[in-house]
Amino acid sequence: MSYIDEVIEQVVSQNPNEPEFHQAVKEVLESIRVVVDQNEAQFRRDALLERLCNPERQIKFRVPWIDDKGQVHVNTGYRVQFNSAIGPYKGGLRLHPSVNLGIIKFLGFEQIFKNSLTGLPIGGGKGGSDFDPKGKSDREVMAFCQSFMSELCKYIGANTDVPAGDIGTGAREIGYMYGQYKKLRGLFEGVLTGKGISYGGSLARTEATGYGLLYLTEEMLKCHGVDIKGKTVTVSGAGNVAIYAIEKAEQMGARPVTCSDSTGWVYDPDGIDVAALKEIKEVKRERLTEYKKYRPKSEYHEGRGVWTVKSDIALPCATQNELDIEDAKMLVANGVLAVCEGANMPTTAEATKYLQDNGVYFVPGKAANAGGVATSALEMSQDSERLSWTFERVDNELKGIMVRLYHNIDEAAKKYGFEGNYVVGANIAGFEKVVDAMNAQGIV
Ligand code: NDP
Ligand code: 2IT
Repeated sequence: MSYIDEVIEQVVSQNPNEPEFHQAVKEVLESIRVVVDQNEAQFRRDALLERLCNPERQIKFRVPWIDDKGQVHVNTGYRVQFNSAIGPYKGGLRLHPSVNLGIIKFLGFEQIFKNSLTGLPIGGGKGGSDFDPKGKSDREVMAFCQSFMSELCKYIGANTDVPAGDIGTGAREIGYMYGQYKKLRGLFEGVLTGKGISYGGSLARTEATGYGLLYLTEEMLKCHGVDIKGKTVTVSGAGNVAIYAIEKAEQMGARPVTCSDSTGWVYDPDGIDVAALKEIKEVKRERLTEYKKYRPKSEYHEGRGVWTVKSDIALPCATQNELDIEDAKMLVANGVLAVCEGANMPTTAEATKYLQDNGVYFVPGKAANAGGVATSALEMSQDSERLSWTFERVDNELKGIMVRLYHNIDEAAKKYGFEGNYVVGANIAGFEKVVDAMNAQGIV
């Protein structure tokens, strides 16, 4: 059996009941097969892939907190410090009831290659909890965040591990966590990113993932002779990534016509009203059912359905495995040109293959959504030098990073004979830098 197949078998048997982690590992290992085959004896001797697929450290802890009625709740907290070969662990904290160790491991594993692709010195990690911030009062969210950080603070630091936002963790949660870290450790340092501008955050970090997604998409389409201007865009999600993807798409002259949350989705044929979306989601923390009050001509539908809408570009920006084979068939039947992932692994393996086989330009999340973590690394730089860059400076750096990233994955795919396969390109380009660093540092 080939080394890759052996390791895939091992990962599946040693990490039972973690289907998302298996999915992420299989995708990466399958796409680096051509590189591994060339170095099989050495990689096998060095157990390189076993080291790559086993987190350096995983931390699991109890998070007790008290609700507004005096009831105590106990959630589970996680931090998986996956790989520090190229820099301090870096990656978000997800707060969602679906969180378990397998989800955090899949996200941490993806983060290794994504962070490598940014070209910046950041290793891979991820964390979070099965706590659901939805429907909780600010005080309850604060109680949870303080309890969560009381334990997490023992394992993180500006030069060790720097968490940030992800699903359910936005500016409010980062603020409460930062306050607790500072109180317990006595350090005002860049230990978290996505901080408020008044206490060490970076301008443009809020916008960065969505904007970066559009910078990369625009560059890719341009290289295929397609102008993004005038194109119809379908977007899923209505959170941080989706909102700023929609905003930048509009600024580029495209027409984003959908968004969604976990209860339903909106179709606004004239283009999504971003100001209304921000007010509903960022200010009032309401459901998308409210959107119709701002835009009477729009449609609201319960359940899933964004991918049934005809579009040129599809941007899944909600969560993992939200775009399946049926969705992919519908997108292709409707003539979609490109699918670029704003979320982490939103497209199932089967759907990805179907899109690629049908000539759709497909860019995986670890490349397409890397603008968020890249800008987090720029926030770390600003914190270290105790300076704040202008919005324009950060935004320009972000744009440069995304354009370079696209050409890097495009060239890696071409170099190994997989022209246009950005999954292979991203995984190989991300892997090569990490492996180089791991080899240089010996067996540690
Ligand atoms: P938010 O919490 O801001 O928004 C998430 C959105 O997706 C919400 O509209 C939410 O709906 C919807 N959603 C989440 N989980 C589910 C689910 N299980 N089923 C259906 N809908 C769901 O998160 P972000 O926008 O930050 O993150 C979105 C995706 O992008 C995630 O995959 C994340 O890992 C990825 N990402 C985020 C980055 C960042 O900088 N924030 C960077 C790179 C990737 P509802 O509110 O109803 O739950
Ligand atoms: O998935 C991701 O890249 C993020 N949630 C952002 C991580 C970060 O450290 O900014």
